[in-house]
Amino acid sequence: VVRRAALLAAAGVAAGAPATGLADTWTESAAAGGVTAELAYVAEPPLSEYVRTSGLSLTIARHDGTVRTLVAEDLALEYEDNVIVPGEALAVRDLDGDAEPEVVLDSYWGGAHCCFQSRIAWWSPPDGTYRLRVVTWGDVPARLRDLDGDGRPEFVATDHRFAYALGASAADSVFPVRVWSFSRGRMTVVTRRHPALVRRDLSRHWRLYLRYRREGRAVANVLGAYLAGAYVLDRERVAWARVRSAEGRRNPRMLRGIRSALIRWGYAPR
Ligand SMILES: [Ca+2]
Ligand SMILES: [Ca+2]
Repeated sequence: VVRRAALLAAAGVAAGAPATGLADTWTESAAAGGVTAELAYVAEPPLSEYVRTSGLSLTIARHDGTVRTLVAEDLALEYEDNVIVPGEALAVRDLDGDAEPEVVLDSYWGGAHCCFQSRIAWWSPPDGTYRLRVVTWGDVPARLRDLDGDGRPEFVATDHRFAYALGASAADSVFPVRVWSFSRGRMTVVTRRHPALVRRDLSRHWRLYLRYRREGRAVANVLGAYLAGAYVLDRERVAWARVRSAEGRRNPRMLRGIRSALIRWGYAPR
């Protein structure tokens, strides 16, 4: 708890008055472009890096004087969805460059591996109110980064469809990078526009494949991730040749399985 308190102080999170004898009400806020968002919640003990919250509410004050408070129900937050990292859960950023900041709330849906989620509250001019977009990232949280410096941050996430896919256990599952951009309520996959990240993935996944093979672990998942990246970079012919030469005649059925998964997921053409 002491460590938690120090961490919270470092993150600029303020503790409010205790709501009950057992739990405290915490608030944290973020602001940009005349929009201020404040998150308030009761942090349920035990306190750790991830905190289960109750009574969570998000208040957004817009530059035109509109104030809207979204409670758990408005945010489509079920009890299982309401785990957050205090001090890191909230961001106010203009995601699509229309000069209107969006509010992003990151949370975790309390399983052993899965799932990280983002809730994006965005101002809809025709509706005159904030609308909500819920995105589920899976086992790996998304990071907001402006990868190309155009002022609009991208969500750097991973392809969650690889979880447990192609015969992999949770520990052996490999997640290729997947980049998303937000615009007026819509999410679009823009991984192809960011080849540097995919190239990094590609060499990492190849090294991982060699290691898994050495260690006698299942390799279909990591090979699938490697080839997925190759398709994104339009280097699949070279990559397949490399895979075939490394695998030889050991397991043609596995290679066919990888190909059909990559077709199913839209990496490879039919
Ligand atoms: Ca915007
Ligand atoms: Ca950008």
